[in-house]
Amino acid sequence: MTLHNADHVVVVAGALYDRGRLLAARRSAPPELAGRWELPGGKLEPGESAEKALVRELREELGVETEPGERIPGEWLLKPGYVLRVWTARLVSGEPAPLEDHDELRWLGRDELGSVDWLDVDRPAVDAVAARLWP
Ligand code: DCM
Repeated sequence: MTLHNADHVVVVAGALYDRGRLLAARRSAPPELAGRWELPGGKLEPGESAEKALVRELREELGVETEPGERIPGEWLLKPGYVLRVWTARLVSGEPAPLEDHDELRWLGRDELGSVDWLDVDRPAVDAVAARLWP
């Protein structure tokens, strides 16, 4: 079962990019995270691979079909026992909409990455994404 890798729960997030921009999503819940921006994603379900979870989460939350790309090197501690891992994802079809968990979406170009209030954990992850997308 891949829900737990070693001894932590894996949360996957997508660096969804299209035409030179990265998608940022503003959380609508829980109250302590609402209003902060993140790379959309969620927890792996039992037996699910990270790539499958990513495609499922982006479909549920944004209503789009995506194709996972490469894993962004690194791993970020969300809270004790939970780690965030990030994959690039290519938009295959649909236009992202904040269907679930978010109340606003924004496509950010390289120079706009600092314009939103990222969750603390996502900030270094987004830096790693930028280094990969815009070397
Ligand atoms: N989380 C995060 N950054 C992300 C995705 C998730 O900090 N890009 C956090 C928020 C929650 C936990 O992971 O504490 C689980 O996310 P969710 O509530 O979306 O399943």
